[in-house]
Amino acid sequence: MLKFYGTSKSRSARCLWALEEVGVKYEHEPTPTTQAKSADHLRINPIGHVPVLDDNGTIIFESMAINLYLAEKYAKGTLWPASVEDHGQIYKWSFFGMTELEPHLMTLLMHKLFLPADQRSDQSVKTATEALKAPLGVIDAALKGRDYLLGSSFTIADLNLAAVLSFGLYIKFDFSATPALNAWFQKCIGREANVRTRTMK
Ligand SMILES: N[C@@H](CCC(=O)N[C@@H](CS)C(=O)NCC(=O)O)C(=O)O
Repeated sequence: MLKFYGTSKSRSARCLWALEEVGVKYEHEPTPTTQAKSADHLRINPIGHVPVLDDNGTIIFESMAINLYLAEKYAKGTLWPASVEDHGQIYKWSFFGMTELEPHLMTLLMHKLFLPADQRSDQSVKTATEALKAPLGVIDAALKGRDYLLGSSFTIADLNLAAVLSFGLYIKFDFSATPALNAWFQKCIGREANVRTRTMK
């Protein structure tokens, strides 16, 4: 039995999206970030974070690792294409999202939303916004003339990258300077499986 620990109000949302896309039966144990350092949770993730997946005793933490695992194990031929070359592209875009986008988007979230007003820095917002221009441009260029990152089908690469970019929704980030990215992003986040996750705990 698959058991998932996390909350849709965190990075766990990207795994809930993957679980819903895959369509496998799973049990969701809603785990808010405030419970991530509890003794029970530390037993399955010693760093004290959500999300965590327990697949019949195989425990996996790290949201991207969970999604790559779910796709390879449960969505061969759909989210997970057959060729090793395509797997390389999937790893590329997933790690690109985590390393080139997520830190800057987190800075924007912190300084526009989460930090108390007196700790917010306009300079941090400016620097992060500037730093996002190059990676967003890279994605925009890659999407020109194709429906999805790997070609004509939606794969876990699209899900992982669009899920990272979804941080931008909380701060109404304007993606209009990168139109191909913007059109693809709207298409991805509008998928039924993702929309379902929004009402989850
Ligand atoms: N790189 C990890 C980051 C996980 C993470 O930072 N989770 C946050 C919620 S988005 C958390 O559990 N925070 C609880 C805490 O720091 O106590 C991943 O992608 O899974």
